[in-house]
Amino acid sequence: MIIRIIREILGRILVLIDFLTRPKPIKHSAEKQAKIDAAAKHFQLYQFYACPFCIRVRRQAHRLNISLTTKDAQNNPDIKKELLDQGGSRKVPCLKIEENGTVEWMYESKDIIQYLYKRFDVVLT
Ligand SMILES: N[C@@H](CCC(=O)N[C@@H](CS)C(=O)NCC(=O)O)C(=O)O
Repeated sequence: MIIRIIREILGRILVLIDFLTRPKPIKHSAEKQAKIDAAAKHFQLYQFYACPFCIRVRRQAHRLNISLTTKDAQNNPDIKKELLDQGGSRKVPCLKIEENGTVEWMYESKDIIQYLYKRFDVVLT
């Protein structure tokens, strides 16, 4: 219980640090941004608000100028169940990619970030 509270507090401090130090979003061409916006409609990020790995994904999405819909898998029991039943694990972050009649549940913050950079052809600097 105490450990959970400490983790939550530390997580919220990280949220604040992230907010204060966020890199500016990359300015894409209008055409590319339209492509990103269209693709982002097929993405849903299952997350906990103050989880460091989720913060990392949100930070990079912000940098890439991707507006990700988030799903609260910490406090919403229906979303929690959906993640476990359909994704296969209750771990977050998890990016649900629903496109062309297929659904992919991508776990691991590193893989999600790599996927987003690759998908939108942005080279990590
Ligand atoms: N290696 C994973 C770690 C993710 C992770 O540990 N997430 C924690 C929250 S910070 C979690 O989902 N805990 C719930 C659980 O394992 O059931 C990543 O980078 O995404």
